[in-house]
Amino acid sequence: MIKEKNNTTLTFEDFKTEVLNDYRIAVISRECSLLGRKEVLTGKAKFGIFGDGKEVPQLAMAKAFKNGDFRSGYYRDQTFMMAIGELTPKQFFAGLYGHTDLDFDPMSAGRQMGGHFVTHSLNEDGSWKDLTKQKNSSSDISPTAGQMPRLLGLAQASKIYRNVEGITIKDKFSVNGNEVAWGTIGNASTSEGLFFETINAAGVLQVPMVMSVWDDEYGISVHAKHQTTKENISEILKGYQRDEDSKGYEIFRVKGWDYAELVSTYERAGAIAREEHIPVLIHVNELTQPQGHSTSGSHERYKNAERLAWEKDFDCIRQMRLWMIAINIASPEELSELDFELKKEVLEAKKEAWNSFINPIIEDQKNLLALLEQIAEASINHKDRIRKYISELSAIKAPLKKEILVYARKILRFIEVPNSKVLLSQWITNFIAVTQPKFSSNLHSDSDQNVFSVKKVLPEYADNAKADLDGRMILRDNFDALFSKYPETLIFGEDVGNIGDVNQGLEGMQEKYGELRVADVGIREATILGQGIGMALRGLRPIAEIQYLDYLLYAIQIMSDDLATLQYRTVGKQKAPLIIRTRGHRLEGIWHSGSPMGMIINAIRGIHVLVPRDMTQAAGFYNTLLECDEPALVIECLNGYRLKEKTPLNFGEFKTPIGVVETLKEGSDITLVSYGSTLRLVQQAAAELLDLGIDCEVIDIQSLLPFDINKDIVKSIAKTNRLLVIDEDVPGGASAFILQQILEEQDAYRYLDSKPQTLAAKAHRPAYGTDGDYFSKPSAEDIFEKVYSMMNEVNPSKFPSLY
Ligand SMILES: Cc1ncc(C[n+]2csc(CCOP(=O)(O)OP(=O)(O)O)c2C)c(N)n1
Ligand SMILES: [Mg+2]
Repeated sequence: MIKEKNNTTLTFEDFKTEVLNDYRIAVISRECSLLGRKEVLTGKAKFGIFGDGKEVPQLAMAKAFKNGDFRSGYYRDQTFMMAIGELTPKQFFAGLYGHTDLDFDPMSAGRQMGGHFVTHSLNEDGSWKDLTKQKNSSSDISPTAGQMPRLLGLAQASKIYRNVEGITIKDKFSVNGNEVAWGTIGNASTSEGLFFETINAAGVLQVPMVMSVWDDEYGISVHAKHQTTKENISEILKGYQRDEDSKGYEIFRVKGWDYAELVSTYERAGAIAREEHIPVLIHVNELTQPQGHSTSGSHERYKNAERLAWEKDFDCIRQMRLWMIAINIASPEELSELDFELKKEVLEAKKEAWNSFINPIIEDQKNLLALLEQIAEASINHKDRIRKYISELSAIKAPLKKEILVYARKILRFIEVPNSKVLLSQWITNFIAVTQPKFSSNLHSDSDQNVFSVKKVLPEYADNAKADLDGRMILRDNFDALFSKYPETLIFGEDVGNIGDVNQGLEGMQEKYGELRVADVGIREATILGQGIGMALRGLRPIAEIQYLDYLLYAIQIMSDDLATLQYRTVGKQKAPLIIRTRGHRLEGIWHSGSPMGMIINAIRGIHVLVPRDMTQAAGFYNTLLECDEPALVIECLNGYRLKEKTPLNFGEFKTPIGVVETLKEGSDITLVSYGSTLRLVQQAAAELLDLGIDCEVIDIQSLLPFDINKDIVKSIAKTNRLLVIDEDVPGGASAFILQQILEEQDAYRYLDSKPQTLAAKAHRPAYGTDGDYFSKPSAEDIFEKVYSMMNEVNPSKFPSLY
């Protein structure tokens, strides 16, 4: 057989070599799955989810996948990762065992269960590698369809790089926008809203995305008849097919066991997406799952005999083998011999991976046992108990780090000899110091571009500057400065483009910077977020706008599962410095006044959360963030756009530091801590309290995450000895976090003469209108009276009770 490729003629020998090489990868991958399951069932690994049954289409996808391209997929894709040269069998097993060293498990150093793949985008120092010179995979997450939103952004980045002039950082990320983003998803997971939201958005945006659906008719035990209308995803998506009159998708349907057809389909799909920037859907059906969903169950429980028999027959590797024999690529004997060799190879890799994983732990076990022997010998009253523990620990043939540490910590309690105590406590401390970072490092960027690297720059004002400019104009003029300073910056959201956002903070920006950089998008918060993640993963500096804080809930899942965990789950090997812009706090009613800050800060550790009190502070945060390599959420005050502020002279340059509080009023009687819109009421109450002789110190937190890194609040409490936290979240929401930080992290309890208190909103959502706000959230009178009652307790004769 002769095949045309890159205008060169492929001889039958070349073709044969290529097919045989693919077959090798498929068999190796299958063998990894089979052995992997055994490793779990015999207890050497905790959990396994494998790519068996999905091998052949992944070979085809890998062939069409070029340098610079990105994958955003799910746990079945081990064969693809092997085929692009980014996963070896040894690394596969290292991941299965949970090896906590990136050199062995480059996917996550044991942080993620196996089957969650990644390539490294960053150098040791956190700087970007040249992504155009390597094949890239964004880091997988487990929530089904969670890979979809970011896929949209990965694809859109190519469109931006191709069509926006003057992006100076482009070289490391794109060659004329020729890169394709390849998505994979299971058939059942297409039932998720995120799938449909992404499919629609990619059709609207016309981005180079090739979406593969691996269809094995099941989602764990649930059959397609419960998942998909007509049990057929490409059938129901037919309306997306492009035609002469309208743009849309190119849609292919292909059998998952038909190697030749798969290869040609993927080649065509790749070319359409790459050259024309048209999204493509490939529905790969007739796939199987020979070992069932995962190591947690067996598929004989839910597949009938007929289905099981069909799955045996139509196993994609079996069919590929039959085809190879039929067209004389190899004889059955040759292939059996090859199979035998490959099985040995995988077995060998598995052994090596196991030894590399277990030997260092056994070494730790030995060292501890030697020390414990010494301790038992010296013990006066607990020799027997310690010896019993020693014999239990030494009986563990394949110890976990946990098991070793548990014994050490238990024995420490029974040591009477001081020298022994020092030795063992030192051993424990050292062991934890070395081990804990393996599980807890890299929640944030460690690079020299992290948020702590940026120095504060104050806004500069003319001598006679008055507060006479609307807050929204401060933002607008600052965004203008930023867009011209950083050509890789872009902003998108609902009503962001044409009208310049609902509060005109971007007035005129689309006209000036074009529809790609200042863009209106559909009402689809989760994929707005994903668009931002994907583009940030490819070096751009997106600002994703969520119109109101209340609607952040639609996006918070993807923020929490994907963006917030990105640095952590890749051990610092990928970053997405996305800025999320939104507006919130008290204004107009149940879904336009939300401030669910407790929920937000608890859901997105890994993303900074900034709560500026006015638009100058907000602009300063944007200026800071664009110098950093970390993601952050900025919440502007909804009721602040028409308030007047002074006009800074240095737009785009002044920087609000992150993690630093600001004292707005000094005082001696009590420290009032708050943030955002509520601060204005706190300041009003503080002025009224001063009239009655109560001198409050008012502190603006500004940045909830990170929180008061200089521990300035406790310095204030050391002076005032009293604390009230005022917050418009529900009781026990963000105020509980703030109190925990101040009392526990800053040890403020030592200075308190009164009970530390919080004043929060009512437990329900805020009611409509001015009265709804007054009776739902802390008012200036509430704040006044709360402070007053605390002072009444201190000095009832000076501050007689009001009620
Ligand atoms: C949001 C979410 N819900 C449920 C699960 C549990 N879960 C994991 S895989 C899976 C089935 C997925 O089936 P399918 O998409 O067809 O992929 P397949 O495993 O068949 O390749 C389910 C329900 C999950 N990981 N995430
Ligand atoms: Mg399935």
